[in-house]
Amino acid sequence: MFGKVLIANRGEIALRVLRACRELGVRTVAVHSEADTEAKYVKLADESVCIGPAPSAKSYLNIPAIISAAEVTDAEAIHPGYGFLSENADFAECVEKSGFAFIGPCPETIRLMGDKVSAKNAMREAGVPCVPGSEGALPDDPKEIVKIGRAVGYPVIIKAAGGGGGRGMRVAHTEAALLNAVNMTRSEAGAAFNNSTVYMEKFLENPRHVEIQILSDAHRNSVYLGERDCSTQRRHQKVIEEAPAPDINRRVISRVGDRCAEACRRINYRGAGTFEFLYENGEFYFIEMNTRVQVEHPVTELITGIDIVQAQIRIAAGEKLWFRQRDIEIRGHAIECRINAEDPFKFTPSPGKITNWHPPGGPGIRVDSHAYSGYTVPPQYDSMIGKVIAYGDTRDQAIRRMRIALSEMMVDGIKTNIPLHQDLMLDERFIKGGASIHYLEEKLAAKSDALKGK
Ligand code: MV4
Repeated sequence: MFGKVLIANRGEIALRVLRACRELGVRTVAVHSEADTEAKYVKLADESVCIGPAPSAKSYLNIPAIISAAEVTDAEAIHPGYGFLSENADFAECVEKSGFAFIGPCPETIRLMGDKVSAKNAMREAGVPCVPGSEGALPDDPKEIVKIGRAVGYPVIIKAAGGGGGRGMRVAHTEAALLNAVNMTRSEAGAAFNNSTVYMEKFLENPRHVEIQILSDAHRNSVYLGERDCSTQRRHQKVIEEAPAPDINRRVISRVGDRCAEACRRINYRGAGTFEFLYENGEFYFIEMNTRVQVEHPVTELITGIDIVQAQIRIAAGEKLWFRQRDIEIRGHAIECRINAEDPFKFTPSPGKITNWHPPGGPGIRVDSHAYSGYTVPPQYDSMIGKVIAYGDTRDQAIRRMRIALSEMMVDGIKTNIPLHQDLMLDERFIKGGASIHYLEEKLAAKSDALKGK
């Protein structure tokens, strides 16, 4: 095991990684910006290094500063958390070339998955079911593009190879709209990702977002840890996640999960990863793979009993997976509410000082947060200040526990989206389970129309 790990992130995930290191007996280095000097987890770490001013570009994205911090503190490995540099292949490469272990897959794998065309090709070849569409990148010839559009069938969606997570995509409902959609997506992608490669998929009108968590070691052992339903989202920001996904046949899950694990063995995947699928009419369609730990990993931890962050660190240290697929049992149900410093219905950020912080507790409640009374939420970063996760024997019990937790929770001084979560925990459609990726936005639109007297 490593003697010392540097945590190249901030906020709740920095604290989460710190806790995993503590339990493994690994010393920690926190790196932080000038805006995060007072963060409690920075003081909890064995050592800390200020890597630059508040803007992320000058601190949490500053590769030379992070590598220097690892050098001066004699760290052996770097955990990138999520966001920031976590899926930056150049960073992973730089970390390894500088003699440190990167806690994540090798740079080539990150690069492969960062290009959505090569990711999809690799997964199709490995037997993972994909959304029907173009065979790889679209050609330049408009006639060829039109031909592909007819073969795929309308509506279609044009996506940028360098995009992902909802960036760089456009729907074409008819052939008349196709070439313009391709050209617009191409030029936007060229500007945003410096890569104008685009591809085409059949557009699924009303899917759910269901993802499969995998762990894979450097010795070709791979397992899947069940699925998560992340359909409750707004503008590609997840709001609530849960595991297992309501109302999906377990045999279908195990078939897809086995394919994911097999794909990991084939591409020599190392670490934790997530296969993102759209789920519609009983079928799974792969769209993207994430090569990092995800915000919503706790719901999987609660239903499997496996510590995903510790697993990442142990795998990076060369350990073999210490369990097999048949040892993994899914038990109970977990729901996560992301707590954001924002207006609960207008969604405008609400940074500032938290004058009173009372997290909930009791049976089946987990709170992952770096916040505390007196903590100031800086305006420069993501508005998520923590996560409340409720576990129960059944989905119904998890929901009831979440309602109680949200009612106990007190955050004064800033606005939070707790009222939105309270609303959703009483929402008939949410309670029924299995709503699509459009449900929350439709609900919010209906509410705003009602307020405007439409
Ligand atoms: C799609 C789709 C429908 N059909 N692909 C958006 C984020 C990116 N990861 C992929 N996305 C989508 N791809 C096909 N072929 C609909 C979406 C989509 C979406 C997906 C997951 C979660 C929320 C979403 C919200 C809008 C659109």
